[in-house]
Parts: sequence; structure tokens; C-alpha cells
Amino acid sequence: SVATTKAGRREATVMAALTQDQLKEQAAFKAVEYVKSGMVLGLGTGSTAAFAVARIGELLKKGELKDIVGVPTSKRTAEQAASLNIPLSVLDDHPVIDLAIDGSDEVDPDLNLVKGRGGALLREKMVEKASKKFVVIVDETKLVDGLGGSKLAMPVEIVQFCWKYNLQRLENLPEVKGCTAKLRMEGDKPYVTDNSNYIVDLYFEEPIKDAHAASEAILALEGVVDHGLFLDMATVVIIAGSNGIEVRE
Ligand code: ABF
Repeated sequence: SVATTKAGRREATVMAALTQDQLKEQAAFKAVEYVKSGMVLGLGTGSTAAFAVARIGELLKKGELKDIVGVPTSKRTAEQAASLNIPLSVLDDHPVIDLAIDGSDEVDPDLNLVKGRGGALLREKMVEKASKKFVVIVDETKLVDGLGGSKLAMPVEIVQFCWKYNLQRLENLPEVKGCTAKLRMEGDKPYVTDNSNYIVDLYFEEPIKDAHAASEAILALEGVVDHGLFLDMATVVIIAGSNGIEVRE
């Protein structure tokens, strides 16, 4: 009957919504298996990383993990970790991180990443570059054939000074030819990062041809602080999908 069909559809929708979050949680739990007592941990930002931070807090509380120091990649993550009584530090005091766990916006077949749609790219890159091991956790929707291929933003953090000038220079770089650059907004004001900078989001019609060349060209512009291309950084990527968990190294 029609009623049965409607109910059936509704149930299917609810199941799908639950599954997306469950996949993120599964990937996060798998990543936390890499955590050992005594480690200095890079704590990522975003909804997937939040599941990992919650799990670390839970294991500390149960006494199954001991002597953990967390180095958060954003003010948001610092607040979450503090609420879970995870001892916190900064790179100034812990310049070498044993293991970092973080989500990603895109993962390509070579395990290169686009990150930073959540706005925390600079601190994420600083902490994750300082990590001996960097475990990336995603659900399967984040997989792309080439970076920029999701048609969603590739962020570039820039200083506020003369931002329009730098937005135009970014859009005109031959290495990212054809992209559209937009200043990230929050309501009617520019979005401001934890480091008091702005973000320019680059949108691509086609995946970026040479991500390494793009990375160097963007970083060479004065006033660019960093960008969301995380190349040759991931040591492990954990992908949760409808067919289970895949670990790529
Ligand atoms: C961080 O959170 C970011 O680098 C990335 O932008 C985002 C991914 O968020 P989510 O896990 O919520 O999809 O990892």
C-alpha cells in the first residue's frame, strides 16, 4: 500500500543518515587503535576527528590509556579535549608529535589530501607536519580521482592586508588556471581563522593538473600563509564505507 511505501522510504532515509555518522565513527575508532599510552597526539578538527577525540577521552577515563598529551589543531578541538580532561599542550613545548589523527575533505589515489574546509588548515598542517605518523580518517564520500575534483572549496589562508589583491593573484596563477576564487564569508562578514587571517576558497571545474606545482606557486605569493593541499603527508588513510573499513598505507 501507499502507506507502507511511505513508511519504508522514511526508514531508508533515517538509516542512510545514521550510516554516514556511523562510518565516520568507525574510521575514528579504528584510528584510535594506533594510540598507545605515553604518546603525544595531534588532535584533528572536524566532525570525523571529533569522534576520535571523544574516543581518546573515553579510553583515558576508563584507564585503558595513560599519560597522553594532546596537541589540538584548533580552538574548537582544544575546547572539546579540555571538556574530556585530555591533558593539552602546544608545539612550543612538544615539537615532536608521535601520532596525529585528523579528517580530510578529499583523498586522492596517492593519499594526497585537500583539507581545511573547516577553516583550521594552518594549525592542522603545522601539527601534522610535526608528526611521526599521520592517520587520516574519512568516509568513502571523500575519495576523488584528482585533488579539486569534488567541486568543493580548496582553501587558501591569507593575511587580511589587501586581500582583494591576493585573491586576484591566486585566481590568475597559471598553476591553478581556470579556478574561481571567493573570499570565505560568515554571514555578512569575512570568515576569520583562529590565526586572525582570511580564507580564499578556490573552486575548480577540473581536478588540479599538478598539485605539487600548484602548492609551490600558491605558497610563493607574499601574504599567503598556507593552503589546503596536504601533499606527501598522510602515512595511513582509513576509509569507512558501506563494504567495511579499508586501510591504505
Ligand atoms: C578537518 O575537518 C579539515 O581539514 C577538513 O576540512 C574537515 C573535515 O571535516 P569532517 O570530518 O567534518 O568532514 O579535518
